[in-house]
Amino acid sequence: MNTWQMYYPRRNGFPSNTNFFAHYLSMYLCAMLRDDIICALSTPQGVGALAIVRVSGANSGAILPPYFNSKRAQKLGLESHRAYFGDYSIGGEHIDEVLITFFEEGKSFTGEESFEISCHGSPYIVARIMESLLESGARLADPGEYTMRAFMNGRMDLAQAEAVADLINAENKIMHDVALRQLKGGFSNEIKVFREDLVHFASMIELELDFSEEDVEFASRKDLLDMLHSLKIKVSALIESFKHGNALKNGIATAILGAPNAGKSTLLNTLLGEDRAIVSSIAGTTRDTVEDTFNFGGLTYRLIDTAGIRETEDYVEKIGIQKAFEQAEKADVIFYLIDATAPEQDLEERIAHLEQSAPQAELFLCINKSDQADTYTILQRLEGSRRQIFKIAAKTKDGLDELLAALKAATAWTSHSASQTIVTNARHADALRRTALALDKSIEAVKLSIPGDLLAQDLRSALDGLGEITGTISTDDLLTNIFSKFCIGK
Ligand SMILES: Nc1nc2c(ncn2[C@@H]2O[C@H](COP(=O)(O)OP(=O)(O)OP(=O)(O)O)[C@@H](O)[C@H]2O)c(=O)[nH]1
Ligand SMILES: [Mg+2]
Repeated sequence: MNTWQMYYPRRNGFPSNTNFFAHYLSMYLCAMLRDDIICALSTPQGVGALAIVRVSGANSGAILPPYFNSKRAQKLGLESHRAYFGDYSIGGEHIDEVLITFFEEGKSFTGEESFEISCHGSPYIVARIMESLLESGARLADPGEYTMRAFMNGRMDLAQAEAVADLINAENKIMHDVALRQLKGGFSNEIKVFREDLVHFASMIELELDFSEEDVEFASRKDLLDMLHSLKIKVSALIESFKHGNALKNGIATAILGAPNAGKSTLLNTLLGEDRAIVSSIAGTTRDTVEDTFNFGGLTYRLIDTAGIRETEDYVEKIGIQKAFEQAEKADVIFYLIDATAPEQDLEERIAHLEQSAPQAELFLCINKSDQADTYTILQRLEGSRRQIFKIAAKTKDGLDELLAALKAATAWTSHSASQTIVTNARHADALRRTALALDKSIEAVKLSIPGDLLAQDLRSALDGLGEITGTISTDDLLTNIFSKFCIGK
């Protein structure tokens, strides 16, 4: 009996209205066990050339026979990793010509029996197909439920599952590379190796506790200390990489600052290639920060236009200026624009102040409107500065290629990121920080020859921190929190 034939009789037993309650109860229990059948549209809503509806769950293929008419499937049954072309009809009404790709249990993304229906991308067709699936006992998948099932069924660990969302959301090459590496298990393997070292020593220490009366030492304290030190260095490097990882994920924060009328909004608009911010010759035009992403050289930058900095009694403008300073303090890069036609009297003090309040940022001094005024005197005034100076004209695009080349060079660290592990996830960074703390405590405990039971506790905390990353240790709340951020259908 082939798969198709096997399913057919089972379909006849699907619930009628009379046993609806029993069916509902069983669906609820199945949901609790996470092995009921789920379905969702995995492509964007709306009109498109094609749409893909995904179905997963034990015996999910049993749903198909009444709707899907494919000669090959009927003759040979459904085989894993094969696509079947045929008609999709509901109660005799022809809905569409579709292609169904079938995956058997253990060989699919979720690990469960599943199939994908590729139909024409008409909202009506999709709605009818979804309706038929729901009527057959499937339920609408929760956000991220396919990936959650893949995790639950051991198809991937938690860090890999999170990489699926990162891969979908990657807006540039580097984020794509980092997510793909994480999805393929690169990061998880690194964490696994860390854990293996720790597990070895932790179990030796626990064993010593069993023989506490005999005063034996199974774990050499010197080797343990060496391992803890080397692990701490590796964990710290990963924590450090999060600084870059965060910038990669959310865009490299690039703030445009300067006096009113310097041409900040013009620069923003020119770089974005659209009229994003209001430009006018009236000083104080921009009041609030204006932000947009800008992709350049395979990276994403968050360009932030700010209110011009000046002494003012205007209440709203003051708030805007305060916000400009706040952006500077958080920025990775600052373009400080100087109006070549009207440089500020206290330019040097302003730059010094900025350097002090935003020491983390790469500061570029940009003399704007160089098409309209001579820049010689300003260049002389800035002679002593350690900063890179650019002569630009935001309006005519003069000098912008040089500015962008310098921006790329200043963020050169990103080019190494693809080949080394970089933490891009705040949850991972947090777990690593806790691991580092536990490692410090363990190092301290070994140095002070603190009793084995306390040392074992610190080692266990370090193990827990690492285990949370890959999901060896997880709670329902944590999983719900992670997967609820996914889109439906993934
Ligand atoms: N000639 C010339 N004019 C420019 C250039 N950049 C900006 N301007 C003009 O300078 C004026 C002010 O430009 P904005 O971009 O609004 O200046 P801003 O720094 O955003 O000003 P605030 O929002 O008031 O702080 C506008 O009239 C622009 O057209 C440039 O490179 N060359
Ligand atoms: Mg402006």
